[in-house]
Amino acid sequence: MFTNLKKLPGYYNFQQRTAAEFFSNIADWGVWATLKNYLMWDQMRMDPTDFADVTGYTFTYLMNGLSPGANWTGLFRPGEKVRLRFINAASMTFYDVRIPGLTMTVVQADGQNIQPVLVEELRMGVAETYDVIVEPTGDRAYTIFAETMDRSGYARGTLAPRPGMEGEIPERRPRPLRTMEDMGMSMEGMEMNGMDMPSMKHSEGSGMTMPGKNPSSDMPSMGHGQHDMGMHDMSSKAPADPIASMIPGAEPVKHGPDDHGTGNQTVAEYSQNRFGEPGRGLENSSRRVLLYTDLRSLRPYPDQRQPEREIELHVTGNMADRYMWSFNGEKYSDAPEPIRFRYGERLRLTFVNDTMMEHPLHLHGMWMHLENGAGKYLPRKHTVIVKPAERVSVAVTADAPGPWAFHCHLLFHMEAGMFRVIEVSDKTL
Ligand SMILES: [Cu+2]
Repeated sequence: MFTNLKKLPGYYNFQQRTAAEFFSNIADWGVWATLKNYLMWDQMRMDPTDFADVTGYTFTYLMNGLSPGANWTGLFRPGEKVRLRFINAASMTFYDVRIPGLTMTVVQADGQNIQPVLVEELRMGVAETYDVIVEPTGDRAYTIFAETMDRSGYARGTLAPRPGMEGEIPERRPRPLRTMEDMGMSMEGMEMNGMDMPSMKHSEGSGMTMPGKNPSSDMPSMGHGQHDMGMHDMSSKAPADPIASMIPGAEPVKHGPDDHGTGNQTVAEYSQNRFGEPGRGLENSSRRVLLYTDLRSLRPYPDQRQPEREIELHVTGNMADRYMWSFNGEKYSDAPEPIRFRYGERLRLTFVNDTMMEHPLHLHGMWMHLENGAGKYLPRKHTVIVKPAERVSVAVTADAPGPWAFHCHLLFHMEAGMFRVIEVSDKTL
């Protein structure tokens, strides 16, 4: 009977933002624009601080079972090469991993060899795995720092020549905030008023389409060079080498008329591929962050066929009023039909993220070859992060007959219904 007090208009977002963020926003934008921005998020019943369902307030983050204080330590001889396998075995947490003072050479993604990439930081969704090689030197300790994506905590370990040493623990960075880009809003639709912040298109709406409301139907698609809110210039994604291939969804794609029903809160009016972006909270990093466009298989995989057909799956949910997660607006307990693959076929799975959170989508039984522009060197993974408002395509060779699980690897999302069976058989589709 009583509604959650924190959701009353004008109150909710002030609660969710810290005083420091509030005053920093006023300094940057001015009082009026700040209030307008907060009110806009509020009217949408959305929260720009939604980065994790469960935070460091509840969790203690562990490395090999040890808390940051207990400090898991790996020993090295100065000058030797050390291979580290990072496995995100958390139930609900994305991590940004780095080792201050060391460059990491990434050599495997999800246990699969890739052409080496030198980075200083990498983001890991739940279930993702990266193998890196580092070369620690000197009589000093290095901190392995795995900061949570929402910046509410961290897991920590140490590389050291002797037990009992520890390196400096970096400051945690400010928590990131969602933007209009995460909603898949058209940049065209925003009134800028000379302000360097998103604002509402009409008094009633956000440009993001809400089920039951009319989508603004006449939005032109985004062109190049007309965005100034941290969006990447798409021309920088243009293939630079001969074996590069097109990335499906490199240009924004308008959402269709289906709003995925009552189990879905929002749709991304425009979705597009974001493999070339490091992800929210890392976009302004001075460090070299691993991108999905960096991943190229060490050798070409045997099946180089172009996909014969495409299956589009929308990642859906309702975060504001109910904790619902689903594909195409249908949770698994509603018993949707299995997704059918024909045995032996090569097909494209396209994921469209209509929610404002990142989801690590995980396929059992078969590999997902990221269509990331790497030509015949498409890397293969078992888990793929799909960013808010992102459109991701993977090529799959249906070489494993039988029923297979496909789900978001965030435990509560999977439990709530973001889960499907994929059935591979000779059955006519
Ligand atoms: Cu999820």
